[in-house]
Amino acid sequence: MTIRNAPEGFATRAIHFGYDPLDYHGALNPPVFLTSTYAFDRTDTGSNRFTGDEHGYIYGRVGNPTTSILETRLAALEGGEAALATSSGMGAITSVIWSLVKAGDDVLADKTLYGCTFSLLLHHLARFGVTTHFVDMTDPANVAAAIGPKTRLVVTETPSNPNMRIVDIAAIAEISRQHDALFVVDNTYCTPYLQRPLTLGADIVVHSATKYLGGHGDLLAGAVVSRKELVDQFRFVGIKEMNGACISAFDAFLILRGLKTLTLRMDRHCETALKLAHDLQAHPRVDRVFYPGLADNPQHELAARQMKAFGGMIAMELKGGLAAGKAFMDAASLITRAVSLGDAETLVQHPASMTHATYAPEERAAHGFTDGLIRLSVGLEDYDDLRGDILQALDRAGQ
Ligand code: 3LM
Repeated sequence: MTIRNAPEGFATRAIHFGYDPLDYHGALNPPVFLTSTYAFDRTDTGSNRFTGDEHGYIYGRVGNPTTSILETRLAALEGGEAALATSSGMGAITSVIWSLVKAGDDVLADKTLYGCTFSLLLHHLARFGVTTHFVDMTDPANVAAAIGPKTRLVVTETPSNPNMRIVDIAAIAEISRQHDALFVVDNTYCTPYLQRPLTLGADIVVHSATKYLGGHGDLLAGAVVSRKELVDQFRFVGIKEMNGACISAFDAFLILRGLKTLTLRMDRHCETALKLAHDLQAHPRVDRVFYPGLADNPQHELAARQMKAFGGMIAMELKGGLAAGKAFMDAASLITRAVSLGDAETLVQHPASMTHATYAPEERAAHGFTDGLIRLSVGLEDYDDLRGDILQALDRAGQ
């Protein structure tokens, strides 16, 4: 495979990196290799590939040529040495965590995380003797105070799902490094176009590629980007021997297709979300808007420092709390009631009863989000149409 090495711009890399049509009969788009296994020319070739003495594909669970193109491209976009594509974001997260922790280790995590990541860390890892401590990472001093000799991993999302808290990646990377802990950042909300945690000192980036990377709500996938030595562990231990969460070649192809428009889509998501966040903030029925692009957001400056723009996700609380929030969601007409994010369609959901139902009610309060919080994934529709739907739904929610 020809790898372009020129220091090309982000959009150029998102369209071209790691694929040369002339290597594949001139086909503009990469072929989808629908195969579960690979023929060896001789017995020794197979044996040598299993020991790692020879390069080459062995079996679909550990590699596929279409998937390799995607992995090469994702590594280039995140500024990492290597990448692993997985069957879902949770597949990416478990590949990383299960490959790295053992009984007796501690994990240090931010206090708000996507619901299933939270549950994995709090409940399920505990069954295997791994303890997770949750701290408010918006203040790096909390990380410095809680990190210790048993801390193997430090885990965060920024902005956090669902309440848009921002964590200082460079500061926490430095603290993690001083304590020999590996720092994992879930970059799903940003994509590498808006934020590149590895260049800020993080060790491992994980993604739900189901979201903006795919971008069209038609697949489930995930990705991990890190140093080659670690990615090899995630592939040959995590995926191969622990969770089997390999991506299908067809989904890898769809993500490569989605990546071609990533910059255009993200620019539009960010532009519309910023305008809507201002509209919502000015509306008398809205109590609070959580969006780091708002100038009065307490973390606006930090967000501006580590993100190119502020993303397409907005959270809000309405006056009248949960009842008003539900009425708003029921009144939405153009906006679709659905979990997930990063699609062309604007989606609205209720974290406490949906994506974050894995938190007990008292945990939701302790971890910083209310039952009244509503989350919007701002899509690619015309701004005026979205604004119109939001205004009519807010009117009806107030009746
Ligand atoms: C959601 N989130 O609506 P998959 N990391 C982050 C995520 O937001 C998610 C994952 C990992 C949502 C999915 S909830 C039932 C629907 C920051 C997923 C996990 O395994 O690809 O879904 O990614 O917030």
